[in-house]
Amino acid sequence: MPTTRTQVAIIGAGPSGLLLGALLARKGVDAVIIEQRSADYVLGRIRAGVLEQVTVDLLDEAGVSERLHAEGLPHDGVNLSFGAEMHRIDLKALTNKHVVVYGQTEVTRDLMDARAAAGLSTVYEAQDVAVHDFGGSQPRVTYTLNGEAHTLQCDFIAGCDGYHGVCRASVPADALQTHEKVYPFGWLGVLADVPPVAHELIYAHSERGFALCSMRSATRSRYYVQCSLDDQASRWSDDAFWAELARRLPADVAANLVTGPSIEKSIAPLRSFVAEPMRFGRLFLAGDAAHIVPPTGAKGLNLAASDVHYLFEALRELFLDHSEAGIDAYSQKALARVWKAERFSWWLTSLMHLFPEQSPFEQRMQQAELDYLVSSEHAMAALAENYVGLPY
Ligand code: FAS
Ligand code: PHB
Repeated sequence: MPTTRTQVAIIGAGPSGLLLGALLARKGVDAVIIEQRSADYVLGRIRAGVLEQVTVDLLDEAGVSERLHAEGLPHDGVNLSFGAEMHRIDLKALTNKHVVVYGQTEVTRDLMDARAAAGLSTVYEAQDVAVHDFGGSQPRVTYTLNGEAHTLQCDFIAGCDGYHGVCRASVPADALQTHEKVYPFGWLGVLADVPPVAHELIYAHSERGFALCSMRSATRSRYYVQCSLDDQASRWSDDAFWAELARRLPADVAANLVTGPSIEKSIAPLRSFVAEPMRFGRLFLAGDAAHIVPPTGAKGLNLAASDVHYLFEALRELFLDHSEAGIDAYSQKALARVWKAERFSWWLTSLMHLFPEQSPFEQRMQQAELDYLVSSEHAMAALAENYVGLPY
C-alpha cells in the first residue's frame, strides 16, 4: 500500500478545497486534494453565479482572478419585482460595493487550471475515501485509486467534501450538533444561450411563486422558477418553462424575454443547514460540508470562500508563525459569519416564496414587508449590505 505524506489533506476538489489548496500553496504549505469524481464531472455541475467583493478579493489573493476580472460582470444593483412592478436596490449607492456575476463553474475551472499549472497534487476519482485518527496527532486518509489502496499521512485534514461528504459523517454523532430547516419547495433551474432579460438580476415574487432571472454572460442566461418538491425537471418542456417564467415577471419585463433551447435543466431542493462546531481535533470542515443555505441570497459559494479565508489564515498562522490561536478560533469565527448568512438567506427565501400552507395573514405580512422594504432606505441598506457580503 503506497503511503505518502503532506501537511494538509484536503478532501474535495470543489471551490472550497481548490481555493484552500491555492492559498496554502502561495505560502509554501504542502497540501494534497483528494476528490471522488473526475475533474470534468466537477466542472459539469451548474451552481452559483454571484460573487461577493470579499470572495473576489480572496480569488485575487489566490492568484486566480485574471479571467474573472476580464469576463466577470460587476453589478451595482439588484431588482425585486412584485405586484407587477420592478424595484431596484442600488447596492453601490447604499454600500459603496458591488457584486460580480461569474459562474461557479468558471471559478472552479480557474482554480483547477492554476493548480495543474503549478504541478500541485490532486487525486481525482479516488474511491472509498476515509479519514482516520483526526482526534490524535497523526491523522491520515485512506483511499483506493485504480483498485490500489493508498494512505496519505498528514498534519491536518480539511473536510471540503460538501453536504454528502465523508468528513462530517466521520465525526462521532455526540460531538456534533446540527440545525436544519427544509423548505416546502425547490428551484427548477434552466441554463440557456440567450441574452439575459435584464442587465441586473431580478428576484420576482408573484402569485404563482418565486422566479429568478440571472445570467453567466451577455449571451448566457440562468433562470429559476419555484416548483413543488415532488416536481421533476423531465416533466418540464422548454416551452412550459419559458411560459411559466414569463407569467411570474412584470409584463413589460416578460415582453423582453428571449427564449431558446435549454442546455441544462435541473431541480435543486432548498434547505438551511448548519453543523456545529466546524473543528474536531485535526479535522476542519469548510463550505457545504458544514452548512447549506437556500440559494435565494446567493451565499452558498460565498460562504465556502468565507470559511476558506478563516481556515487558510489559521493554518498559515500555525505553519508559519507556529501559533495555534488561529485554529483554536476557527470554528467560532467561521460560524459567526455563517449564521449571519443563514439568517439573510432564510429571511429572503421566506419573503420571496409562496408557502403552500401560507395563511391570508401571512400573505399580508409578506406584502407589507415587501412594501416597507422598497419604501425605506434603511431597509434597502440592510438588504444591500448582506447581499454584497458582510466583512470577514
Ligand atoms: P461542493 O459540494 O461544491 O464540493 C465538494 C466536493 O467534494 C465535490 O467535488 C464532491 O465530489 C467531493 N466529495 C464528496 N464526497 C467525497 C468523498 N467522500 N471523497 C472525496 N471527495 C468527495 N450557491 C450559490 O451561491 N448560488 C446558487 O445558485 C447555488 N446553486 C446550487 C445548486 C445546487 C444543485 C447545489 C447542490 C448547490 C448550489 N449552491 C449555490 C451552493 C454551491 O454553490 C455550494 O455552496 C458550493 O458548491 C460549495 O462548495 P464546496 O464546499 O466546495 O462543496
Ligand atoms: C445564479 O446565477 O445561479 C444565482 C444567482 C443568484 C442567486 C442564486 C443563483 O441568488
